[in-house]
Amino acid sequence: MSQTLGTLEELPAEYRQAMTDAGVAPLWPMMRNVLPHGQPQPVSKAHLWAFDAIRPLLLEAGELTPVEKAERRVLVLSDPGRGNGAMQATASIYVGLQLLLPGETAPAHRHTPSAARVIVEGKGGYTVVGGEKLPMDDGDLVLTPTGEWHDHGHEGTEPVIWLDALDLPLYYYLEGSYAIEGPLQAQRNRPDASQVEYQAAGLTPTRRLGQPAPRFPLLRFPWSRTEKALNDLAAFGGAESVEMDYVNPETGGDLLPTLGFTALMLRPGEKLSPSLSSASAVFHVVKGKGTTKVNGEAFSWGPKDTFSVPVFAEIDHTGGDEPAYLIQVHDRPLQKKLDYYEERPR
Ligand code: 1HN
Repeated sequence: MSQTLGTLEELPAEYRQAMTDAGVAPLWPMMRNVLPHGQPQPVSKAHLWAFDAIRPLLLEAGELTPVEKAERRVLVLSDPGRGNGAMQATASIYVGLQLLLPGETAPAHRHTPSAARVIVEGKGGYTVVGGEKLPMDDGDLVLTPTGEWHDHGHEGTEPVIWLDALDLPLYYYLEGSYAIEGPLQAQRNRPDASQVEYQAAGLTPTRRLGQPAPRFPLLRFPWSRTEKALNDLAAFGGAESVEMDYVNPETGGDLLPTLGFTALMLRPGEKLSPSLSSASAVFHVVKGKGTTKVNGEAFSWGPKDTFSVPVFAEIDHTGGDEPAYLIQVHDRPLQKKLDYYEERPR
């Protein structure tokens, strides 16, 4: 059973030096760090990033740094558990707020990590993914899956801001992160697939034998549909929590190889305490106000705020006076692929 393990300091100095010289290290002083008992001991710390505090900094970045000098003009939401400048919010999830000004374009590239965006502010922004032009309205979820060409543009008159979520930390850790640059894409002159092939739940284009569906068939999930789906589930779906997973309409599976997305509505005053989950998550508030306690620490949030939740955190949401709508980005798909995704009752 549980034993106190030997420390490095207990070992003779000459022996420690000899190990260093030989390029080896003893496991036992590190054993509990790399393999704690019972559950993981996350480095990540829950945190709330208030949009009102970041927005002026982002707009200032628009004055200080032209998009040509930034490639992507982003302020990264850094996990305080890893310290300032951390390129991640949790172990596997990167999030950042990106600004594009009217008339600007962000150049085309494709890369190994997958990305998704939730539109936070402004009209007229669009992203082009594999030649498909995806308009970006408030609350829309827009995907740029691994390996897909993407560039951004802005045809409106006010700044556009969106939240990027990527599985970048994982690719970086795997030494698998890189990008290829290219010219701005030619845009197919037709509406995106959310307005053509996948307008209605339960309907997909007929596929002939030997003509499989594209791997990432639907890249834009308009918020207006998500909000209506949540409202109708709240009204007619019973007393359960009002949550809907975004899925690939051809497979019913996760949207991206490592990242999943769930839309959550909190009814006024509703309290929700989900099971403990081995997944880490970032919540983005589309509309409404509320409070979420994470391991007992209270975060009061409002529209456009973003907060992170480490693995196995105790989460207690409380809705405010009006219905609140959040989009949760999580790494459950990754953990399921690795066969260790777990939930535990509270
Ligand atoms: C990226 O490609 C985008 O395409 C945004 O908008 C943020 C952060 C790290 C690496 C690549 C984008 C990114 C990124």
